[in-house]
Amino acid sequence: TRLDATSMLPSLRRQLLDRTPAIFIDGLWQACASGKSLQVDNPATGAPIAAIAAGGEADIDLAVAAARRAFREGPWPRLPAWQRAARLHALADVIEARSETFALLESLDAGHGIASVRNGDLPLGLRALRDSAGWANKLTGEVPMHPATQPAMDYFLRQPIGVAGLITPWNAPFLMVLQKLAAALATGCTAVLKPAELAPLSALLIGDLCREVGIPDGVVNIVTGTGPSAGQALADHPGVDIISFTGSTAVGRSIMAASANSNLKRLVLELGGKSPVLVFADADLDRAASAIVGEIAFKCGQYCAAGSRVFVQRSVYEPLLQRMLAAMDGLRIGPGYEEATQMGPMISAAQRRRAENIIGHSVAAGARLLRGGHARPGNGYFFEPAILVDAAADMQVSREEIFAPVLTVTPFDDDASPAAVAALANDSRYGLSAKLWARDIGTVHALVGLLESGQVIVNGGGGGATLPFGGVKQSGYGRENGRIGLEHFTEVKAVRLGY
Ligand code: TXE
Repeated sequence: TRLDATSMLPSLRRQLLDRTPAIFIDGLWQACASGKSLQVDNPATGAPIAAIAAGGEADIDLAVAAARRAFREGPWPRLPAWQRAARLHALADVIEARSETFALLESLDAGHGIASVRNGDLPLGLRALRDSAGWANKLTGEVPMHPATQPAMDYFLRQPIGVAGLITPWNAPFLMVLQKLAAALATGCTAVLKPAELAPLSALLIGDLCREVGIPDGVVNIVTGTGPSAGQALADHPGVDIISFTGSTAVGRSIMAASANSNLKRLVLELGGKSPVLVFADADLDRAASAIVGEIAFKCGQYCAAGSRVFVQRSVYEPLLQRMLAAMDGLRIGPGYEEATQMGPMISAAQRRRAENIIGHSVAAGARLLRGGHARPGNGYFFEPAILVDAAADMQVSREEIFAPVLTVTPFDDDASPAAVAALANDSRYGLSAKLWARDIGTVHALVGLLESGQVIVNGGGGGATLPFGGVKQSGYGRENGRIGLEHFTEVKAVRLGY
């Protein structure tokens, strides 16, 4: 039976406000070096809900030292893989037992509709933990088939890479934290997590639970703080072997520079997107329209894989547009923690202002705004979802990742070749997740080959927790999820065993 979110809300709010700001080092919650704290807001009201420790360089030093000790001296990397897997399954179980608390927490902290967290982030996060646990004892090295020419045996093995720095964003905080922790821990790495300062609360509760299920001290360390202070210190740190980062392309670039200028730490970068949606005349227009609008409403458009540039075959342009407008008009917008909410607020006033500015520039340059595109009056960071047409390919609204519920819709000629349609889609510095709506198998097959994208979704649905996720071009590199995702956290060691 599900607990009722409304009845849990007051006690959760009290618990959050009562929580002393602290960082988690070597199994203990402790004050950060500066003694300062940062305020965390409820994006639906703008009111403070909690305070977190403002960690910085000194705290990152402590955390990295604890993680290094746990890696060098502790049991974690040396445990049989099935035993690490057992802890990850146990972590999934205790998180699942608190599903409703996490759903409510995420909707309070990040603003998302509680139903979408319950049906999306929660099962995906649990799946990431359980899938990674499943992979833990299946990662292998190789023995080449052909014997060495000398009296020797050649093989390579995989070893955990060491200390992993995990820097996570505010748009899917619970899922991102679990996905990255799962991969690091399953392979036997130890971790320093720097959660997003705008939505850090689920990470703190996950820290509590790591302890509860017996993940050894020092294996998971959590330092809250801002990006330029705690995040940058982690990226610069010579004692960190890999950073797995999800966030903006600009910060991804600075993390890459930090790696280059420190110890060449390995990087997995999951950066922005400006994903194309291609709709052909033979597509199911009702499903396509509701999926396109539903997806841009998901997390209020603050979702890296969201399809935001819609290209439609001209003969179905009007019917699709009308269906999209109707779907947008029917969206229920409200605080995330209200059951009926389909779209919550944006994360902050600054992100909302940025979206308004980009739309303003593009309208001044000739784009037409058919719906929304401005702040909703009143408390909180609510935003009226927008559809623009006549947006040229060089306008900001067509080029920038807006990270808000903003769609552009553009027709393409009925007789355009697959290559011409792919060229429209590929006209972006990003390449994260292309969406394709078509029934003709030849069209689908041709475009899957031509699209410059880490992922192609044909006829709807998310990418799932088992498919590798990540981008090409400036959407980053490396993949998360599954075997490929875990292998990033390992190093290959080649061995020639002479005799
Ligand atoms: O992200 P940042 P912001 C995009 C999206 C959004 C824009 C800005 O377009 O509008 O980024 O969002 C940490 N060294 N995405 O500014 O800054 C930061 O503390 C190390 C796409 O909030 O990238 C947080 O934990 N770390 C995206 C994390 O980086 C630093 C998700 C992400 O914040 C740092 C979020 C630094 N110098 C935003 N500066 C996606 N790919 O899904 C910041 N951080």
